[in-house]
Amino acid sequence: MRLLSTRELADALGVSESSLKRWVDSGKISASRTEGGHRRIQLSEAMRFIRDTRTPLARPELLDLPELSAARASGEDRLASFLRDGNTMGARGWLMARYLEGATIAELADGPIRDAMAGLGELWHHDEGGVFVEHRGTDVCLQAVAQIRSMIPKVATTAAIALGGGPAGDPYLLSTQLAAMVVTEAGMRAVNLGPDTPAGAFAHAVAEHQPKLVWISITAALAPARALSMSRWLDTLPATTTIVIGGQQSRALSKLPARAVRATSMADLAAVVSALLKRPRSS
Ligand code: B12
Repeated sequence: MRLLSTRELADALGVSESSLKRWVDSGKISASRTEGGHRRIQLSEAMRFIRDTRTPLARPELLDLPELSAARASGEDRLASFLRDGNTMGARGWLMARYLEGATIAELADGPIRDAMAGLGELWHHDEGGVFVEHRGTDVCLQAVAQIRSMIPKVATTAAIALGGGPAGDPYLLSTQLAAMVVTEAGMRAVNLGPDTPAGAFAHAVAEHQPKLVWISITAALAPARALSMSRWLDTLPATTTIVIGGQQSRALSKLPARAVRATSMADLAAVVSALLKRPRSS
């Protein structure tokens, strides 16, 4: 991970170096010291500070984040345009800029990501050219989302586990990846089994990880036999496991344990996790 000097970060933020040193010395920014006593700041810590304090970046190029400059230079102001054009740098920079401005993962998922992907989904109705643009744009979006995932602060190794994925026959990657990021941001350790996961594989994973929360994301139309096997498996989960079901086709699971929460957004998932983490440990 890159280390920044106080001068580099001060210039990137457009503040004086003395202000920056003061922030380090007062503990607002964590830093290490070189053998010669100079303060050094990890790039991830600089990004945490920028995000928490909503400090605008005056010169992003100084932080070696070329994607931010690429998004700015393009003049585009919609994620959808970058996805449609297959512009990976632009999409990464656009999403990173919103994240650094303080948007939560749930806000990004329920807003620009969902909207931009829905726009891509309209293209295949028109011609096969639309299909290729949809496929290319999905990959661009996945890359941009993965980069944000790497920027989310790490959760303690002792934190409670949330485990989830999509059912067998469902190929959709983004929604369950975003769910994993939402639970991490809310303070749980995420185990994402990804899409197309049979109920039997979920059962093994739950036995190994003993999660406090299980999320299921369903986007594809689910064959009745597969829906039934998921419902049967959910019934076997301990009563202490919180269950959250979401996604465009979540109604395919018509039979659910009474305690399962049906959610329509990532904001709902974040709220369930927050409430769960506030509960006393014994419950
Ligand atoms: C990308 C994509 C694909 C890709 C998937 C790539 C991949 N590996 O991920 C590919 C090319 C494989 C694909 C295939 C098909 N697709 Co498609 N696809 C999409 C597209 C464009 C984006 C889906 C997506 O990732 N969205 C981004 C996520 C973040 O948004 P979201 O799904 O809305 O999720 C939000 C909420 O539902 C909620 N949520 C989701 N999961 C969870 C989980 C929890 C726990 C919680 C709390 C909340 C939650 O939060 C999210 C953020 O707000 C959609 C368009 C659309 N409107 O979504 C079509 C779409 C889903 N596909 C569609 C179709 C028709 C197909 C195909 C049948 C096309 C074909 N002729 O082959 C196949 C079927 C595949 C299958 N086996 O079922 C239709 C479905 C129509 C319908 N309802 O019947 C759509 C809606 C496109 C359209 N407008 O017609 N597709």
